[in-house]
Amino acid sequence: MSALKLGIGGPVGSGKTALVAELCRRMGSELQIAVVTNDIFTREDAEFLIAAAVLPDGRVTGVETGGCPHTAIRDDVSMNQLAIEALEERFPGVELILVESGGDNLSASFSPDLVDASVYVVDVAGGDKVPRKGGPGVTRSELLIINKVDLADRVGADLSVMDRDAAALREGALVLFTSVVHGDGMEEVVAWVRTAVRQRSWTPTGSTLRGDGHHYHDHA
Ligand SMILES: Nc1nc2c(ncn2[C@@H]2O[C@H](COP(=O)(O)OP(=O)(O)OP(=O)(O)O)[C@@H](O)[C@H]2O)c(=O)[nH]1
Ligand SMILES: [Mg+2]
Repeated sequence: MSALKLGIGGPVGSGKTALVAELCRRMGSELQIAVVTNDIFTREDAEFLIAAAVLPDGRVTGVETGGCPHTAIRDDVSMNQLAIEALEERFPGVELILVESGGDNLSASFSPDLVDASVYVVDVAGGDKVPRKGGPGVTRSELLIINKVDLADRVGADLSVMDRDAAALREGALVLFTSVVHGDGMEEVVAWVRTAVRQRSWTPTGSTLRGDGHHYHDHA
């Protein structure tokens, strides 16, 4: 069976690479994981993950997209597809391939030709208005993660507002609150990814992965 391709999207600096690293650390012993990162002008994220040694050698590939990061995950996904194929060829048992997009401005989304499901990561530092601004990542991703809850008080972000706005836009699909660097909420994310890998087949709209409207509040 081919690997589950899981897109990780979201604005610049929201914590996508931190999330990828943490998923590799927490799930690397139970699952065979590989990673493709997209950067606009560098391979910085791939280099960070390789330096952090979150996965065995060779399992992290950096794609340098140039120009517009949306194109490489939505319109012309060939660079990413080649990177994925190379990983699958090299590691035939791979079960999960995480594809991190370049940071965007809420308007990017993954092509269904590239990934089986997507996680969209926003953070509280931009204020509690962010989920309300919508965009395809916020509304249509299988999982929305609201990260950096440890900073909420400092920036005056009201998490209940973010939860309510996200729930309204997502028609009840799953939203998880995390502080990736401190570990809060990560167990729920890991459980969700585990389910996704097990299920392996769903349609984005009828997906049980989008949740049943139940919300988690593990940021206490
Ligand atoms: N306080 C806090 N900082 C975090 C958290 N998660 C990530 N960060 C920090 O936020 C910064 C950006 O995190 P990255 O993981 O590089 O963000 P990214 O979304 O991959 O960024 P780009 O790939 O450049 O778009 C880093 O300095 C992280 O350590 C969190 O939960 N809380
Ligand atoms: Mg990154």
